[in-house]
Amino acid sequence: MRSILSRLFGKGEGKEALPVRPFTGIDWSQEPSNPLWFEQTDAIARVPEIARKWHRPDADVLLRKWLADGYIVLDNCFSEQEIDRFATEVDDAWFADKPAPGLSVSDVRVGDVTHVHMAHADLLALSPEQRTLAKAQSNWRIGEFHLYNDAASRILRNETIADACSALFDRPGLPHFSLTFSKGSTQALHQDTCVFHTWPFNALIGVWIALEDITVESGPLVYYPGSHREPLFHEFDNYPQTQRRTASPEQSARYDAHVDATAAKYERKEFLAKKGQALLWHGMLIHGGAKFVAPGTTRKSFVIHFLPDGGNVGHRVVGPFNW
Ligand SMILES: O=C(O)CCC(=O)C(=O)O
Ligand SMILES: [Fe+2]
Repeated sequence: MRSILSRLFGKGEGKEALPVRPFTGIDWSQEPSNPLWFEQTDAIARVPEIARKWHRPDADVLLRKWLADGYIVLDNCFSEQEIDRFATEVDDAWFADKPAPGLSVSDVRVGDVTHVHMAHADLLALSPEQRTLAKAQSNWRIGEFHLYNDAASRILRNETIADACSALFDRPGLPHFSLTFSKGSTQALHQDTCVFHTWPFNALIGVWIALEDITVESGPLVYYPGSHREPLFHEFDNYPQTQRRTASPEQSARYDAHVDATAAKYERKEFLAKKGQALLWHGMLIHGGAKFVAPGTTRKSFVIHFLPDGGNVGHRVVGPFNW
C-alpha cells in the first residue's frame, strides 16, 4: 500500500499527480468568533449600557465619537512629570553608562550606513561625538522600551488608558508592542488591523501619546475620521491570514493604493497634540505620519497597541512574512 504522502503527492499507477499547493493557513471563515460590540449592527443602541461600565462623566460622548469617527482624544491621563521623565530617559539611553541587554535602537545612521536595529551595546561603543551626530541625523525609534525602562513601563501601565481600552472593547484590554518615536515617522497611510493579526476582527486599539507639544512642521500623526467604517480591502478575504504582512509585493502595492484612494474620501486631520494628550484609534482608522518633517525637529511620542486577552493570533498565521 502506498503511503499517505505518496498518495497525495506522488505519481501513482493510473493516477494523475495532484498539484502541490503551498499551505496558506486555516480557513478563518470556519473559525468561531466572538465579535466586539462596536463591530455589530446594534452598536449605537448599546452605548448607554457600555457607558455605565466606564466610570467617566463623558463616557457616553466618547463612545458615540468612537463609533462615528473611529478615534477619541483623552487629556489628563498622565502627570507632566512622568511624561518628562520618560522623554528625558529615552534621550539618556544614548549616553547610558552600561548597555541594557536585549535593548536595541532602530534606524540609526552612522556615517553612510543605516543600522535597522542597533544593539544598545554597539551604540554605546560609538564615541560620544559619533552618538550625538547619529542621534541628530537619524530617524531613530525604539521598540519595546517599556521592557528596559521604568518610566516607559509606568506610561504603558497607565490605568486611565487601560480603563479606556477595556471600556471600548467591553472586555479587558492588555498593552502590547510599544514603540517610542523620536521624530516624524513619515509612515505611509495604513490601517493597523491590516498589519496585525487579530481575532475577533478589529480587536485592536492604537494609543498615541505625545511626549512633547507637537508642531505642524515636525511630521505629526495624520488620520481620517470616519474611515474606520470602510470595509476591509477585498483581497484580504481570509483575514487574519491575508493582510499586509503576508501580502505579495503586488498585492501590497494594490492595498496601499486602495488605502490612499479611500482616505481621499475623508477629511485629513493632524494630531497637533499637547504634551501628555493621547489619541486612541480603531484598528481600521486610516492613519500614518505626515510626509513633511522639517530638518532638526523632533516629534517625541509613544505608541502602545492594546488587544483583548488572546486577541493576537499571529502564531496561527503562516508566512512568508514581509516583516
Ligand atoms: O506615529 C506615527 O507616525 C505612526 C504610528 C503608527 O502608525 C503605529 O504605530 O501604528
Ligand atoms: Fe499604525
